[in-house]
Amino acid sequence: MIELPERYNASVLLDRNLEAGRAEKVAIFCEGEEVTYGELARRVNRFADALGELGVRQEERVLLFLNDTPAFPVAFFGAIRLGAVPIPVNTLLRADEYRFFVENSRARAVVCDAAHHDTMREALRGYGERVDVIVANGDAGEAHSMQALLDSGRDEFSPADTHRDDMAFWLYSSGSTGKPKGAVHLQHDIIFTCETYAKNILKATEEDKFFSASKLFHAYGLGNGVTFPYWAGATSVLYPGRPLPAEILRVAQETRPTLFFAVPTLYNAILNHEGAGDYDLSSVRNGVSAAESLPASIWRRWKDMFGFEILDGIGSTEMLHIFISNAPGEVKPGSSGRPVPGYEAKVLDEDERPVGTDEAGNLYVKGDSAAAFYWRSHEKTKATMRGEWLFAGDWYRVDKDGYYWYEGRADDMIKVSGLWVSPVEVEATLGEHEKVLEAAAVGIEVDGLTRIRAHIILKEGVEPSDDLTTELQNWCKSKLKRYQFPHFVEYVDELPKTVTGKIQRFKLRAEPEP
Ligand code: 3SK
Repeated sequence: MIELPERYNASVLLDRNLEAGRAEKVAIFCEGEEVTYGELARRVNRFADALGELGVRQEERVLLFLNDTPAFPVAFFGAIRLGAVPIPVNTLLRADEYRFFVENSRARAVVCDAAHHDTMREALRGYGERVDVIVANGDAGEAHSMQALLDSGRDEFSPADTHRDDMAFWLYSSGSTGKPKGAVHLQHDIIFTCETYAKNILKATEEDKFFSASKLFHAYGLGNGVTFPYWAGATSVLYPGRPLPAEILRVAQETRPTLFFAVPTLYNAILNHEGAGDYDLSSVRNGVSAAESLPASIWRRWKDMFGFEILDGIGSTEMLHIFISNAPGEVKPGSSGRPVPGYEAKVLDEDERPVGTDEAGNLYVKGDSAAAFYWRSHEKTKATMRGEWLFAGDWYRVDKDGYYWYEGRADDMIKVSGLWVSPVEVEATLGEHEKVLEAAAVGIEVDGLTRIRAHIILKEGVEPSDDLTTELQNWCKSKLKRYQFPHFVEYVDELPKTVTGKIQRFKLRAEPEP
């Protein structure tokens, strides 16, 4: 528990930098534009003021449909400063999905980029409630222009007199099935992630420069690119474009970050990008990976190519950021590391009894950044938030040194002839085969029995064949337990993934039986 005054507003994270004399320091670097801490605080105050003038009130929701530019933190902290509740959402969705967010959250205002304005117009067509639309980074048309609001607002705006346990912002968690659920985060949650993960694992200081290839609308990117750098008084590099290997390498080389954040799919894509090793990333102290477990083979190849360690960890939208992580100089490649100081974790079997060393079970986590509840999802809230503990929905084992090893999503585990098989283990083993680029394994029902089906992307130039299937099955049998091999293999060109690169095994499971 972090000591905070009872009346606390999360936007004071910015004021700390002014009090520490950093008004002239660059807080944000974005495609040639530099925004100092003084300017950022001014814009946040002006936006809070203007939002209030539009009639937005404390606890009313403000949907943020924004790319990674300075407008994002301005809208996010401006809303919080007013006591309103920002909700950043994925920028890659369809109009009907935004309509769901607007209706589900009863958003009172939306802030979107000009590039997304048409989609938002379509999302709001025929909607009967009042929603003020504010457009950033371009022509606002009939909507409010963010720039005009910033021009009209006051430089000074005291934070709303919120309680440290008031709701501050929401993040929609997309889960594997059903509609997204709004995880309701409180005013004290952000500072908790800073005082634990950013302090103890990243060892962030004002000397740091953060560069997150993962977008700010996601909990992972929000910490990496906004809250951690502002807490440390550091600089954050924002990149609004698509995180393609060539662009990410270029931005990293040009801006010289000290900390770099990405997901395993991107680390892998960069390693496979021609000429990647020619880029100079020598400014980076550590890379960070989350969202999916980082295979040891990628960790090693990265270290060989770029010379720095990637710190793999596990976090969640519900816990706001990473709660189990490898630490600098203490990495076990392929593991998620150990609980971040400030968090507790445990692994229990299905009867909720502790499991032994190296035995897999359900992961539970405890820490003060946990979301208070899911909006309008009481049953899901009860199933996930269990007193002080949160049921993570992940299957883990803990080794003798206290390192956590990911075995898969709890609902992705496969029981073959009464024995549990981790899809992650099968996938990692297939991934080590010289002909395999990527693999995903799922359990399917065939004649009433559970069987393992692997979906495999082959390396360029390798042709699928029955002989290859037998070769891959034997490869798994020789490396894993005899029953841990794919009974069926499908060769595919791509795998369904979430925006952060998590394999959507539920989609693969839904494919027809062989
Ligand atoms: O998916 C993750 O591992 C994650 C990590 C940090 C913050 C948020 C999330 C969902």
